[in-house]
Amino acid sequence: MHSRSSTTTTTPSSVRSKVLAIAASAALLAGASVASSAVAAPAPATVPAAPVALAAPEVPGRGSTALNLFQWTWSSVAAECTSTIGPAGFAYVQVSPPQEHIQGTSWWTSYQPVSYRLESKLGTRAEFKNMVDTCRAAGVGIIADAVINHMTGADAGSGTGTGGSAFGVDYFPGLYDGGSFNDCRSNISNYGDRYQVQNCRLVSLQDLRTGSNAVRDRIAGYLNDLLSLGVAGFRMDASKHIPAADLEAIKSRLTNPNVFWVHEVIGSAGEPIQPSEYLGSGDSHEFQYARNLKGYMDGSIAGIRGITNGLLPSDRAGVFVDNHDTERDGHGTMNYQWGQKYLLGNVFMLAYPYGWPTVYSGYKFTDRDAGVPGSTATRVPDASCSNTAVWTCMQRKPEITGMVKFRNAVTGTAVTNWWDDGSNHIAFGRGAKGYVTINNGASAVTRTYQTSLPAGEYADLVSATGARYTVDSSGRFTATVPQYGALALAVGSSTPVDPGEPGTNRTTVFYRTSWSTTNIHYRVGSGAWTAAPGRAMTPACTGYAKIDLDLGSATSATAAFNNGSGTWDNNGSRDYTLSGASVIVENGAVRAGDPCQASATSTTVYYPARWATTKIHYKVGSGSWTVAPGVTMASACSGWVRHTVASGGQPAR
Ligand SMILES: [Ca+2]
Repeated sequence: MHSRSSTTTTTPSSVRSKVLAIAASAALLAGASVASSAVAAPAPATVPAAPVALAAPEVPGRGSTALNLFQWTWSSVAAECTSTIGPAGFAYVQVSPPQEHIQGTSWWTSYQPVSYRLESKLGTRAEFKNMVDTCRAAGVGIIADAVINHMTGADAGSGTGTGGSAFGVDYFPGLYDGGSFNDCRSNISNYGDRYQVQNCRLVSLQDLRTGSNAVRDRIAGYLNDLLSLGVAGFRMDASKHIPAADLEAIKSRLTNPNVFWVHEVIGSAGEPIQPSEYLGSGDSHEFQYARNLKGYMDGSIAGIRGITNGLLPSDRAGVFVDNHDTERDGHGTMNYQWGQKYLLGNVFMLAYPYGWPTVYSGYKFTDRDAGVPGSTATRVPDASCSNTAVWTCMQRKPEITGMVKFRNAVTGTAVTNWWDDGSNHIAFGRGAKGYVTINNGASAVTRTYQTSLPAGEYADLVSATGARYTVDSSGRFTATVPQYGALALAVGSSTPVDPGEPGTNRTTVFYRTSWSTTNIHYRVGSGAWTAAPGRAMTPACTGYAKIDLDLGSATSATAAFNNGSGTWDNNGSRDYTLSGASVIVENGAVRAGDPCQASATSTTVYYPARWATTKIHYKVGSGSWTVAPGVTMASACSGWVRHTVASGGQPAR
């Protein structure tokens, strides 16, 4: 939805467009007044019995974190899924409303539906379908923003939508007529009046009669069309303005009545309609979380564990630092203009086990009504993360990609090892899987942290440098956290995957070994060597250990190998030079390849049974010979013996 600016009492002409745009000012303004206290306690949520399946499903290996790409065209989203969003580990992308809407350059035209044809300023039906398919191939589900409370603003009169459809007051040919709208034709003026909020016009927007079966069928038809294209879920716009029972009736008409919904219910203390009412048909966004978060970040974060006091249950709450409404109207939340504090707010949201987090990414603005620069009445230009004057591209910030990776790595763990300095520096673990420290103060801090992490070397997921820290056998590590900075370590993770930015070269190293422990001692480019004996490699297929090295902007690493007990292979003091996506170090030589990828490849050898026992003595590729006299061959058909050699895709002899 869309919140009215507090400046809408100026000139009538500007009021009209702003007022048309947007809604729910009372709720947001009320929220703003509580934000400064940080731990406002709204009425306790009462949770109706609801199918658990309504919560956002976790996608294996990538958790459930979502990215909201506001006013990104379908083509831009598709490209970003492939290049960045999928590799970064996001599970979902929430896109702007896809239905036909009124023409105009402002962003809020997206929220004034003209028809349910998928022809909008952000793209065509074919482009939408291509986006869904492309993102799904990258492991990312699309969440569509469903605007079903209303159609166009009555004070917009009549006109033609972005797909060419005619519209007017009580006039949507082939879709809705006067009987499709609620009887109240005045604007909502009192948010304390449930009837008004749900049946009257939200800043002039024609309010659909969602209590009628005919309207419910039309809306369900639209959502079913999106489901047929492969949409993974819906953000339900303006749910507070629709009775919860109507939404449940609409959802029961869907081809998948358990599809994920998250409701926009701008909860505000003292109002009759609260987010908890809507949990029968989906999760709900928890606006108070964003307000509380701002309160802490703006003051002291030492007590930020209280951020969830009085809020929705964790498994039913959608959380965000800001969204397209709150970033504009400043009603108690931060936005991108907060710089490092904004990023730290995102770091906390992604690190802390509460709710279903959505990272927000839109465009920069000074005029709250302004659409994407360069927009026409019927088209928005494609987004580009190389155009940083326009797009915030939060999904490419190391703090974001690193913490999405962190959240996916620590799934299922609770908060452990909490520490704070009583002011603006906190640190906590996620069981034995992760640890994060957040310094919301104006000075760098050096200290030793107590974690529950296994001993080992970890890459900081937050910094773009991929700095490494060693956790000792007591779970401690020492680090300097910059002012307004953070640091996050997680088991099984190295530096953030950030394929959208140049300069992140990686190489996977396979080393032929018979040692029980294999370490790689190396340096990247002309950088510093690891501390001997280096990093432990992990067992790969039989006879090989492997490790994934982050080369940053360098193209090669120099390395030697050892068993951790003083036995070294440094290639006769020449060391090994490693470059390329995947290399094999074997018998004093380096070559490109992955010896494990083709390990299923095998060759079966048949030999005449001349002797009582037949043995085969062989080696695979440039590997070692079997121990003489070799391996006993098995009986095959009469007069023959056989042996199957796992060749790893290489010739055997
Ligand atoms: Ca309504």
